Amino acid sequence: MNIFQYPSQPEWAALQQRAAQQQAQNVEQRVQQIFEDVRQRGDAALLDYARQFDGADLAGGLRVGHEELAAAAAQVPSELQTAIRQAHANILRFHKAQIPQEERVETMPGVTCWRRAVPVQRVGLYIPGGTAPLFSTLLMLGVPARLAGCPEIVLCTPPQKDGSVNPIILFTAQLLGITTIVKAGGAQAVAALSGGTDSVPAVDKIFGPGNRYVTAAKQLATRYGVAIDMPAGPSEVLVIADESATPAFVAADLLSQAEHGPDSQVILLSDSLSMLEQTKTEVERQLRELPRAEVAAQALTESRAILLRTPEEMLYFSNQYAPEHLILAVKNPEQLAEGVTNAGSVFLGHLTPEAVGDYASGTNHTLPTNGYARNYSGVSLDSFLKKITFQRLTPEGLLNVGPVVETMAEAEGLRAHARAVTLRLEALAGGEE
Ligand code: HSO
Ligand code: ZN
Repeated sequence: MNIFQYPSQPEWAALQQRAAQQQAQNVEQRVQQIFEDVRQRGDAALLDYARQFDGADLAGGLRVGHEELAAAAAQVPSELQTAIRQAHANILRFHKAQIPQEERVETMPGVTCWRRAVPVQRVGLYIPGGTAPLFSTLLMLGVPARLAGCPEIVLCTPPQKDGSVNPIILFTAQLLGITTIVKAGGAQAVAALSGGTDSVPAVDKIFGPGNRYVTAAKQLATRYGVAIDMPAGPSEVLVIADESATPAFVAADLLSQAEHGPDSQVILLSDSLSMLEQTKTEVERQLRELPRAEVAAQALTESRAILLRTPEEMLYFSNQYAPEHLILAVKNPEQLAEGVTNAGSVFLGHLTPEAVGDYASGTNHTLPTNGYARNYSGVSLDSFLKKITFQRLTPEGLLNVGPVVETMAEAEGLRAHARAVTLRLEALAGGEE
C-alpha cells in the first residue's frame, strides 16, 4: 500500500483514477461470435460451450431437474442454511419497505392521474460459478425479483465439471422459490437469455455480475432490446478513517475488498499519518493469513493510502471518486454522512464493516462501480419494476384541461392534437342542448 501525504488538488485526479479497463477488442469479437452461434444453434451451442468452457457433459439436459434441486439442501451444512435464512429474512424486510404506494392525483377537478408499479415480466439472473460461487448475490437479486412479482425468473449459472450446480446456489434458489435454473455460464448464458433457446426462456432484463465476457455480453444484449441492471466494473471500497478508528478493523475492511479480485480498487483516506501507517502494517500482517492472499496482494499493488487535512477534504475527495462502497470509520459518522453525494452504499462508524452489507444486514450489494455512483443507484426493488401511468377524465375534467391543450397544440402547429380535444368539447356542448 502506497502512502501519499497531502497531495495537492491537481494531483488528486491521478489518485482517483481507476485502473484502465483493458481494451478488450478480442473479447468483444469473441462475444459477438458466441451470440451469433447461440442465436442460431440454441441449446446445441450451449451444450458445446459447457463442454468447452466448463468441462461439463450436460447430456442430462441444460436445466436443473426437480431431483437435483430437492437433493441440494442435504448437502448444505445446517449452520449455513440458518445463516442464509436469516440473511434472506433481513434482505426481504429491507426491500419490502421499498414497495411503492399507488396514489391517485386529481391535478384539476375531473382530471385523475395515477401510476402503477408493474413487474418486469421476464428477468434473467446470472450468478457466476468458479472459485467463489456467490450465492449471496442470488439473494440480492432473487429477493427483489420475487417481491416485485416478476412472473418469470430465469437463473443461469455455470455447471461444475460433473455437470451439477453448486448445491448452495440451488438451496438458495429453492428458498427464493426460483425453479427455472439453467446450467449455462459466461457470454453464452447471456446470449441465451437475450434471445431464448429451447431450454432457456428469453427475458426482458438481465441482472448479475460476471467476468469480462459476461460484462461484454450484457452490453451486447442491450442492442437486442434487452435491459441490464447497470454497467459493471471491478468492486471498490473507499474508507475514511480518523484517529478514532481501529487500524486492524480498517485493514480487514480494505482486505475484504481486495480479496474479491486482482483488479479490486482500495482507497484509504485519513487525516492522521499514524493511522495510515498503522493500517498499512496491519494490512501486511493480515494479508498473510488469507486463503486468497495472492489475489488480495495483487489488488493492493494499486491501492492508495492518502493523508488529507480535514474530514471535509476527505469527503470532498470521496464524492469526486464516487466509490461503490464508502466506510466512514470516524468519530462522528452521521454528521459526515450528511455530506455524501456520490457513493453506492455507505457504512457508518467503527462497528459497521462492508461485509455486513455484502451478506446479511438487508441492503443490496449489487452497486454501481467505476464512478457510476455519480449517476446510478444500486439494485433495489425498483430495478424489477416499471411504472406505468394511467389517467381518466370526466366531462368536467375535459372542460378544465381541454382548452389548455388546444392552445398549446395550436402553438406547436399540431392541429390533429388540438382537434382530438376540440371534437370532444363540441360533442360535450352538443350533449347539453
Ligand atoms: N462486495 C461484493 C459483494 C459480495 N461480497 C459478495 C461478498 N460476497 C460487491 O458489492
Ligand atoms: Zn464483498
